[in-house]
Amino acid sequence: MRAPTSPIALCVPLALSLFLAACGDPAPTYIDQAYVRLSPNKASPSAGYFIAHGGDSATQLRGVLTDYALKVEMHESMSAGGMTKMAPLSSVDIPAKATVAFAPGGKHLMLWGVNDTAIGRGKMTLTFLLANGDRLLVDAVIQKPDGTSSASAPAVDEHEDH
Ligand SMILES: [Cu+2]
Repeated sequence: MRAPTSPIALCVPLALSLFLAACGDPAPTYIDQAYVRLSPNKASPSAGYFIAHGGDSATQLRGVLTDYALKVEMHESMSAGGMTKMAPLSSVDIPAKATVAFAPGGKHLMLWGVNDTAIGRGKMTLTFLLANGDRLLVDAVIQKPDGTSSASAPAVDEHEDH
């Protein structure tokens, strides 16, 4: 009769090799907490927000693409003389190891013509183009104007078992 293989013995070499890989490679720039807040009016653009986390090297965000909207632009809101205006941004610096937030009242994405299928699914994939050549694919949650999920069917919780 064979002794059962210990799951711990199997895990340790894997954990070690992941650790070594993490130490050897420079930390990449990444994006998280992406969401799209739908406009209450279909004719006007929706807004997108996210957090960019700088890696070991500084880079720039050069643009955002998606198959699920007609057009995406990067904008910045600013107040001037009591009025809030917004201007398009052609690129945004992401300094090394710094956090750049696209958040309500500041930098944001404007998305025209968000796809109805994506709205029903409650999420859409955005592709972030970096000056270093990286293309980061990030799923953005789609919210209705009141901040609730736009998914038409009850969302399936992929982490139910945890
Ligand atoms: Cu805008």
